[in-house]
Amino acid sequence: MKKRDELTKDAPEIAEGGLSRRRFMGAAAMAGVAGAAGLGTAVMSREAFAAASEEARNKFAIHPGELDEYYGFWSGGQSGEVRVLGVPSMRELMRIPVFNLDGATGWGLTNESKDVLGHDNKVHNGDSHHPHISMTDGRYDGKYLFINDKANSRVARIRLDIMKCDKITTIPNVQAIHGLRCQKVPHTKYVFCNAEFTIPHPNDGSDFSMEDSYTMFNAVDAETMEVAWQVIVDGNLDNTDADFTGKYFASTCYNSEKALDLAGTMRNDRDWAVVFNVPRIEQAIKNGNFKTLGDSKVPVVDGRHGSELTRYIPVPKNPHGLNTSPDGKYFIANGKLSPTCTVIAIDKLDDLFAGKLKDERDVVVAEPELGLGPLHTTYDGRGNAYTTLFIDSQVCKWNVADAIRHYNGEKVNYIRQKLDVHYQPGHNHASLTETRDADGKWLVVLSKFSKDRFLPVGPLHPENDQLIDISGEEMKLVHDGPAFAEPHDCILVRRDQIKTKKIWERNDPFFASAREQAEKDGVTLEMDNKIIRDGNKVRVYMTSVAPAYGTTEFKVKQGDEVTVYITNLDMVEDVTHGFCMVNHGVAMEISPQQTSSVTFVADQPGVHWYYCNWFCHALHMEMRGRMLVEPA
Ligand code: CUK
Ligand code: CUA
Ligand code: CA
Repeated sequence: MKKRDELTKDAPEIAEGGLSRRRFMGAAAMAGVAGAAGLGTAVMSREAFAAASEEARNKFAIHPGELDEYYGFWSGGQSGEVRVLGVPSMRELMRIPVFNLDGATGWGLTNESKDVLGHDNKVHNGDSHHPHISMTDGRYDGKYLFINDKANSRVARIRLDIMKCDKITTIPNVQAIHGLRCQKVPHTKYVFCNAEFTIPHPNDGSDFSMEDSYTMFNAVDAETMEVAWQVIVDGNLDNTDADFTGKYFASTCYNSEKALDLAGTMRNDRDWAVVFNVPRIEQAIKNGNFKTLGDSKVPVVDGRHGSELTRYIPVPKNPHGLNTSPDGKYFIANGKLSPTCTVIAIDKLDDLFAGKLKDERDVVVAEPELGLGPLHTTYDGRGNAYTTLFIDSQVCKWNVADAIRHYNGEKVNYIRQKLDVHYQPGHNHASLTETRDADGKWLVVLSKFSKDRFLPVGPLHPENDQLIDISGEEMKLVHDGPAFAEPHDCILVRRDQIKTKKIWERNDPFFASAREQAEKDGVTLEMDNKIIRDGNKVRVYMTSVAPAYGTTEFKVKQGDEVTVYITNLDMVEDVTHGFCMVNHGVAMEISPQQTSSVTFVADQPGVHWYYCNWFCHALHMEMRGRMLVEPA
């Protein structure tokens, strides 16, 4: 394995933009990357930090009682959740359970969460990568946040007014939903998501050859969360992003080879970015030029080579991230096994689709060499791009206009700075970068390895989410933030762009099914403490006001299916109650003015205490009651 110094000693050559021997990476170089950066860089950056002025070092400090300027939404990776951070303090504010089980809020246990997850849902894991917020005219509108689940091919929506997940959709006939983005303009009508792996169709065991396997690009209606249409593609699909006209989406493909083995996926020097023409796809569906697959009613169109719906732009090699510049001019594909990024001019795509260009590569206006392992690029709104270099453990700041001039033969240096990060960065994200409001203040770099940066916690390490000040000429590292498994991506939103409710509204649709059942039972949720028997189903309705439940004792028979509905009548911000039935695996949150419900079987005769498990009052410990279960 090469040492890091050797790998980067030709950096000046790269800075000049000349072709180098490092043109393409092979499997051997990729295999050794985890060990490539060591203590040396850590010490260096600590010295650099110490040398920074007091002012620079304290810029990110948010003192007690002060509020952050940005919300950060972090995906929770394999934890399947979404996390809310304050930026620049990097303080974790909240966790929003989505694909996972959560004992604090009862997500996955309560009926309200099962209305979202599915009452027959048996899947309790997720792999969430890409959180993105709905937009209107290219700006965050603060309404929804969408996130993918690669592990179970799902897309979830979070309502940002209450910061709860309210819809989850499984994408049919595909495997592994990965790249996900919102339509930016005119508004987020669709959420687009890539299915990464190819599968046979039908995938019923009748064909294991994979010869006719394919995968699809998927459009989900942002309001109904129904799948609107799917597009069959050649190769596979990795990451995706939208333009600022509403017309084009582009996705990277690293497996144009359609290989089943690792070496095979690296056979081609170029894979591609596939561009989708959204109006043409919608027209094709309107004209009835689609089919359906299996039991699914979703219209499926064919976007493989030769189709009028797509164009395939060759880019080197196993590209990964795809990021639209905030001026709306470029799609930038990140080379991963090539040290380059490929800059695609969006204003040339009309000509490409009209057949006016000789070659698909004619839309490429620059291909700067940046360093080893470019994965993702973000922007400061001042014409600069920031690309993570996974293998070099660096962020490379470069100027897009200069890279284009260089591509046109001018001798200019487009690289502005390379900053060591710790270590092996995946995504990076600058404040508001995916919107027209990109403000170039903060850059978050999600480093995949933390190694020596934190107190050791055993073989499993946290990640290291680093905060970098990009407001000046120079990038300055100001904060290391450990994060648990494994935020692939995050986004930063100005705090005024999110409007949350302080307490629930009583008519919130989140607990509409509880209200419906109560009405059928002649129960007023806001007043009544009543027990309804319906065969072996027992519905226990109770209110709560700190520090007491409206019902402190109820009797059922062994084997009864019990549903407890609690309406929290407290109006005071932050006075959340809980409900926990001891030894029954039952727990949930009931925030002010919320109704929550949970169903379980009373299978053990005897006395069973229930208690409030969210600290609400000086007499919180006394907030409790008993379920009496008569033996069958
Ligand atoms: S992916 Cu993980 S580092 Cu899922 Cu956006 Cu690139
Ligand atoms: Cu109610 Cu604690
Ligand atoms: Ca490839």
